[in-house]
Order: sequence, then C-alpha cells, then structure tokens
Amino acid sequence: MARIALVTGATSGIGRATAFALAKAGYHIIATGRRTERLQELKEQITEVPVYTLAFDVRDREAVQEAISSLPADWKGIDVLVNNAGNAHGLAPVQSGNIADWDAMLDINVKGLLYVTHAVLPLMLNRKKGHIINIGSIAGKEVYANGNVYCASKFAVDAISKGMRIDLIQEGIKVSEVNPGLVETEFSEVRFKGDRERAAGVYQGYEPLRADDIADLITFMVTRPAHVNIAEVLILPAAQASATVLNKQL
Ligand code: NDP
Ligand code: 8X3
Repeated sequence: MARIALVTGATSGIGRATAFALAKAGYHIIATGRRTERLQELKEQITEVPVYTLAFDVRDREAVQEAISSLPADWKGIDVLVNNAGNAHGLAPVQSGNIADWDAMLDINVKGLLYVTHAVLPLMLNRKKGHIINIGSIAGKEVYANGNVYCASKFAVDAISKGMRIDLIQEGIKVSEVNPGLVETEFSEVRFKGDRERAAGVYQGYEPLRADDIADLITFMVTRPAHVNIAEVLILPAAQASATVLNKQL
C-alpha cells in the first residue's frame, strides 16, 4: 500500500524541499499552502509519485477541516504529517511590536498547527498509526532580543509537541519535533516584509543550513524502523552555536 505524507507550507523553503525528499523516498505527497500556482508547479515537478494539492490558509479553521475532509478515500490514509507552515512576522521590541504581526505568528504557527493536526488526527487514530513531525525552531528553545512573540510561538510548538507525544502514546502515533537554527529560505524575506537586502544579510558571512538539510533529516526520521522515534532534534549550521552566537566572517 502507498505511504502518504501531508506537508503544510509546501510552496516554499523547508516544506517544498520536504515534499521533494519524501517523494524521492516513495511517499505519495499531499502538498498544502496558500499559493495555488506554486502548488501546481510542485505537482508538475514531482514526477516519481502522485501528488495531491490542497490550497488553504491554516488560520481558517473551517477551510482546514473542509480541505482535509475533501480528500478522496485513497488519499485519506495519511502516514506522515509534517506541520511546517509558519513564519516570523517582524523583529521588534515588545514595546513597539505590531499587533497584526503578533496575531499572524500566533494564529499561523500555533493555532494553524493545531487546526491541521485536529483535522488529520482522526485519519491516523482510525488506523492506530502515523507520524507527526512538528517544525519548531531554536527560537523555541532560546529567547533572543526582539524575537519575543515569534519565540513564544515556537516555545508553544515545543510544548504542544511534547504534549501530543504523551497524549498519543497509547494510540500508536509517533510525534517528533525538528528545531532548526538558521536556514536560508524565504523566511527572512517574510520576517522583513519583502526587504530582500536585509533578508540576504541574515545569511551572509557563514554557510547557513539549506532547506534540503532539514528535508534530509525529516526523511531519515520518518524512515526509521517502527520501534524507533527520534523525538526531538536541534539542527544548526556548523557556524551557529546558539540562537545568537554565530561565527560570521564578514
Ligand atoms: P518559507 O517562508 O520559505 O516557507 C513558509 C511556508 O509556510 C510557505 O510554504 C507558506 O506558504 C506557508 N505558510 C505561511 N503562512 C501560511 C498560512 N497562513 N497558511 C498556510 N500556509 C502558510 O519559510 P521556511 O521554509 O523557512 O519555514 C518553514 C517553517 O520552518 C516555519 O514553521 C518556520 O518557523 C520554521 N523555521 C524556519 C527557520 C529558518 O531559519 N528558515 C528556522 C527554524 C524554523 P504560502 O505562503 O503559499 O501559504
Ligand atoms: C527561525 C530561526 O533564529 O531566525 O526560527 O529564529 S531564527
């Protein structure tokens, strides 16, 4: 029987690379995101396995439920859920923080992850198997200046992942968390609201992680034997020692 993986935020960065890597490993892919043209491109580019696309905003609880319910029967046996959709919005001290940015981060990174999980879980509980990979961050382990609400959203992902692992232990469902350091994707462009120069500066003077590095790790984690769960991984560029300590050669 085909193994099926659903990846949220598959239109860019880590999610896109993960869709490709899991396809290469033989998983049939359900790719989600808001940008339908990018989902269509992905579907055309992944040629080795079938790809099913679902366009929805993870903030929209009803849209999430409707999208998952709309899956044809032969796409409902989801083995792997990669809860990846998320971003930072802004980088500012709390006293000058933008409330719309705070809402976006909490609604997407925390509540969106919960909505998708809530919609997909019954499909795993039915079969008493499944593997959920939540994408946290080093920002969910350490708070850094001006990171306040983004860090809070990723600390929440850490707590939710630990809680899910406990709650689902009797159900045969594995829960794992991947916590990357600096990965060069569209992440900083989104954080800095389209300022490409500022975004590029985040990755200068050292070699950041690539989305493919995270995709490789996720593929390794989901292809371990049934009795193994790699519960939590912190993955950093070799030049990064903590959220704020970097060996930059500028
Ligand atoms: P990208 O900006 O490249 O990708 C973000 C993805 O999330 C896109 O596919 C986007 O799709 C999707 N997304 C964002 N908002 C929504 C929404 N409201 N509804 C549905 N999908 C949404 O960033 P990354 O690949 O770097 O980020 C992926 C994850 O990795 C995030 O959770 C991020 O916090 C985490 N992370 C990133 C790190 C980094 O340094 N890059 C380090 C640690 C963690 P679309 O816009 O089409 O909806
Ligand atoms: C993304 C990494 O350090 O910008 O989660 O917060 S960082």
